[in-house]
Amino acid sequence: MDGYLVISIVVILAALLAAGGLFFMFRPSAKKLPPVDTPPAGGGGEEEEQGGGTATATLAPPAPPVEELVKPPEVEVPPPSAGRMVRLRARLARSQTTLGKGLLELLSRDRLDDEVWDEIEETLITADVGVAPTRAMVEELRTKVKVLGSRTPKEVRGLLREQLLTQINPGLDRTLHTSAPGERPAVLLVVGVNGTGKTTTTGKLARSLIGDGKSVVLGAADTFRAAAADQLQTWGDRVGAPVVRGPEGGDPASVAFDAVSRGISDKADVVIVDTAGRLHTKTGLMDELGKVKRVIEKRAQVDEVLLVLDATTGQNGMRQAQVFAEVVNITGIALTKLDGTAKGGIVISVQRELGVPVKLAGLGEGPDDLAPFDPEVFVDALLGEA
Ligand SMILES: Nc1nc2c(ncn2[C@@H]2O[C@H](COP(=O)(O)OP(=O)(O)O)[C@@H](O)[C@H]2O)c(=O)[nH]1
Ligand SMILES: [Mg+2]
Repeated sequence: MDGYLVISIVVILAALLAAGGLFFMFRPSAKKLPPVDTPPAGGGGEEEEQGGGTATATLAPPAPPVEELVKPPEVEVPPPSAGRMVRLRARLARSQTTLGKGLLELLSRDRLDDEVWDEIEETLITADVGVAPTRAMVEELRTKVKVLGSRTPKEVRGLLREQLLTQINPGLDRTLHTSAPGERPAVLLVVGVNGTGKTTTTGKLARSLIGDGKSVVLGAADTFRAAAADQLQTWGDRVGAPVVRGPEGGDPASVAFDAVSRGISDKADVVIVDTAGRLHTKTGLMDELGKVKRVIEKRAQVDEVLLVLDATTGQNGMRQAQVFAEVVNITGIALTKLDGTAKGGIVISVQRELGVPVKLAGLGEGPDDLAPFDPEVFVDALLGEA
């Protein structure tokens, strides 16, 4: 009986002790463990609460350091223009496949009968080489092939290379007139149909000139849409080139005049004036562009009138280009979007029809996708590796 009593008392005491221990462990005020339903505070939520922040402050992401907020827009240092065409030659892949490879394959056939020559002619015409240059090339190739008799692939490539180069004419002076005699800046006027890539080319050219160590002032003489001036402003801001602009719908000639004046007072090396390409009526265009040029010439000579031509527009683009050539004295062609076309032969036809050399090649939408046109690199890119 006694034994049972002692055991009972011991059990009761043990139970009380255990209950008490449990109570101390799990009492509501215990702070040993964080509340289960509170998500981990991302980076010092406790501190924010203690700092007495407002509700928005606790919800907002951590504020960036102060220097980041006041940092001025970064001015990029663009790469120089040398070697650009080599770097970008792979962009000519579409022309290489249809024009270059197509011709190499046809000319390598064992038997070159009239049908094959027709195909060669067709390939050239389809690539926008133009009728007269195509005839001339086919005639030359026929004669040379006859002389050769059997042909190795290397000989075929050599023949074609020679003919394409003859048509493109490596002897033409393709230097962009970016150095003016005396103190004044060189003045470049950029003209062409809407959407051909005038503003983009102006921006890319400014970058590449700055990359070559020159100082540039840009003139946003496309006053037709405010967005056009904003677009140019973005290009200028990236490389630290001042952009002279006027009110939307204002007089393009006065913007061009102001840009050249700014270039003179800043002692800049080059002023590039971007224009609108509206082609409503030929007389309207003639009046506007003619006036822009005349007004600029009150301050400085225009050293280069660059016609921007979209390589993908073919014969249609060429006709429009003719209109510009009638209005202003074009001194160079910037052929854009060569990366997006199989019709690289347009280099040949446009030079022939306008009597002006291709000086620049647009090979992509990237800021440095503009190259001084190099006939040899161009032809080698079309024909692929030797
Ligand atoms: N793929 C490619 N696109 C280009 C090239 N040059 C310009 N573009 C694009 O053509 C469009 C029209 O260009 P923009 O400069 O505004 O033409 P603008 O109306 O003559 O001033 C833009 O989307 C450019 O990115 C080029 O060389 N290659
Ligand atoms: Mg534009």
